Amino acid sequence: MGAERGATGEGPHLPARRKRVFSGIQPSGSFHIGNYLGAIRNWVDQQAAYDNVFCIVDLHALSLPTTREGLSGNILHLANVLLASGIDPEQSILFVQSDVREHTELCWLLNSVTQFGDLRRMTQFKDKAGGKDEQVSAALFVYPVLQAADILLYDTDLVPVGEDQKQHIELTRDVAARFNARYGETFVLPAPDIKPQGARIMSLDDPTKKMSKSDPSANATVALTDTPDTIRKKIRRAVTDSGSDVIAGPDKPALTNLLSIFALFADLTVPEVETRYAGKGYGAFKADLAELVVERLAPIQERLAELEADPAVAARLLAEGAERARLRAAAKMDEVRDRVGVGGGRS
Ligand code: ATP
Ligand code: LTN
Repeated sequence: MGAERGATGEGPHLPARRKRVFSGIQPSGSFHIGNYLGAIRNWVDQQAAYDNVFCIVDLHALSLPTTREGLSGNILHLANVLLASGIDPEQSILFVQSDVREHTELCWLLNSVTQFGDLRRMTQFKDKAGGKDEQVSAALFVYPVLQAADILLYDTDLVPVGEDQKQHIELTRDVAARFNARYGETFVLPAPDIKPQGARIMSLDDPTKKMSKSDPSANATVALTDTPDTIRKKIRRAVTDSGSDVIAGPDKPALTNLLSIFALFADLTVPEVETRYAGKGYGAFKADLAELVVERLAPIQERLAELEADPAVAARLLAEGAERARLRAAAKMDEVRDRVGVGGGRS
């Protein structure tokens, strides 16, 4: 039994408590329209309705090899990408994971209630280890436990993510339930918030694979920072299916992907886009899709350029965000240590 809470607050006469949202994103590689449509855009759209915490998970990025310079540059760049995309520090706490030490402390305590066999089943680990289990870092293996700590520290109700993270949120619930069963009701069991559209944008090169930052092929993704000409070129070259009709379907994975990107950026449904392109062929559809993506990314790119010109802005906002996150995390960890019987209080 988890300490799940309704949206309606604690009692009939109290104002409704806003649901708590937590999500994280790794400061690795360049952010693509899959990250945007599957995660970031939803965070921004729902921001006013929830009590939000968004975290740049730099410690998770250490699960694969990084360099000092690369990591710190990526952290600031990601903060600017999130701010440029519309994350508003007035409405959301935005901070860097390693600035709040409680994440790693809770991770260790949760390791003690996590089963090895459960971690071995995680598909993200299997994908990233690529069969080289003997050589990858132990951090890659316990990655989902740190993710559970991120989420559970903030009494999170909802975790807006792409489809690939569903298994990690389920593991988080299992870990929380096991902790609660052993030590008493401590953690809220979070629910994934995965949208029916956009949760799994596929590679432009190979529509059977998800669009991924770590894809070695530059043509697989459209980065949020790609120039208009690069975007046009990548979409022109995107693989299509046999035939010539612009329709989605199980036998048309490439068109299904391009249509869903179009629908999401145009705020239309896929059938509405299909109707618009009936009888028009792939060429016209792709040309319009490229212009649409260019147009939708332009305001983000403009704000990003302004923010990158003054790195002190993001640095200050992240410091403020860390302070706010630390207050919440410290209070939760006091409760957790007390439950477990570590960290003082031996009277
Ligand atoms: P990598 O593929 O190299 O692991 P990533 O592109 O998945 O990296 P993350 O930082 O792991 O990037 O993910 C950030 C958020 O973007 C997560 O919520 C994830 O679910 C979402 N996301 C990632 N790729 C996609 C995609 N192709 N479609 C929709 N959402 C995605
Ligand atoms: N594992 C996630 C990133 C992540 C996260 C989180 C997402 C780390 N901690 C907490 C949601 C909530 C990924 O690879 N996309």
